[in-house]
Parts: sequence; C-alpha cells; structure tokens
Amino acid sequence: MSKPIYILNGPNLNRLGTREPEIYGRTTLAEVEAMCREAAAGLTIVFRQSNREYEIIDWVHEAIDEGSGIIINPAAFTFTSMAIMDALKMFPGPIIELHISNIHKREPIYHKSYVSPIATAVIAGLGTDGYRTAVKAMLTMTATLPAGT
Ligand code: CA2
Repeated sequence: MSKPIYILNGPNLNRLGTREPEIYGRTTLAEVEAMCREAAAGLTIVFRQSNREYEIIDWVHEAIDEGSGIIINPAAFTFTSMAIMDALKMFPGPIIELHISNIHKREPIYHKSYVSPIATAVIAGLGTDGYRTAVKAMLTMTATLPAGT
C-alpha cells in the first residue's frame, strides 16, 4: 500500500471562490479537493485546510511519518512562518510549494517566501489548476504512477 500525498492549505483558503475572483478565481476549496482526488488516479490524498499555524505544523509531522509527498499552499504563513519552514525541513520526500496567484507579480511583501528555499519545486500563477498540475508532478516525483502511464 503506497503512502498518501498530503495537500495542506493555509489560512483563509476555506473562503476560496467567495472573494477576489479576479486574483483567485471562483473555484471553491471543495472543488479543488475533488479535482486533486481525480488527478491522483486512485492514490490516496490527504487534503486539509487550517487557519491555525500549529495545526499545519502537526500535519507536516504526520506527513513525515505517513506521507510520500507534500503539496502546500501556506497562504499568508508563506511569508511569516519559520515554524512551518522548520517542520517542512524534516520531511524526507518531495515538497511542492503552491500558490494560486503569481506572488512575484504582486507587492514586495509577497516576494519573500520562507518555504521556497526548502521546497523541491514551486508552482505559482496557474490559478486553481495549479493543484492538478502539482498532483500530477507529485505522482511522477514519488514514482507512484501505474506502469504504462
Ligand atoms: O495565491 C495563493 O495561493 C496565495 O497563497 C493565497 C494567499 C496569499 O496570502 C498569498 O500571497 C498567495 C491568501 C489566501 C486568501 O484566501 C482567499 C480567500 C478567499 C478568496 C480568495 C483568497
């Protein structure tokens, strides 16, 4: 039995699809989760969101014990959380940092990510489709694709 991919989402993303559609689109987080499960082609996905930093840290610890890869949209914690960065540093597998918007196109406060220097890859600016791209990439990175695909 292969280990699941963890998809972790930070603060306010539970409100996705309800405001600033010009930046974040109209897709809800529940729809993003369904898209990820479909893209995972049967592989187990652990999909979570929290507005609490400690909870995200606890889930990274859980992924260290039980996960094959982490896709994380840390939202505002991207720019503030050394604690999430420290937890991610302990993860032995691939980490994809994901942002719906292109953070580098925005104001300078959105340019300095604590996660990017320790991430395996960074996806930003693809909208919510970026989650599907990240899952597909993670399947390759963790070599869990069924033979012939
Ligand atoms: O583009 C992303 O995915 C972000 O990580 C989203 C964060 C923002 O602080 C980052 O700079 C980029 C903010 C998420 C706010 O949550 C929303 C809630 C409702 C509607 C839209 C966004």
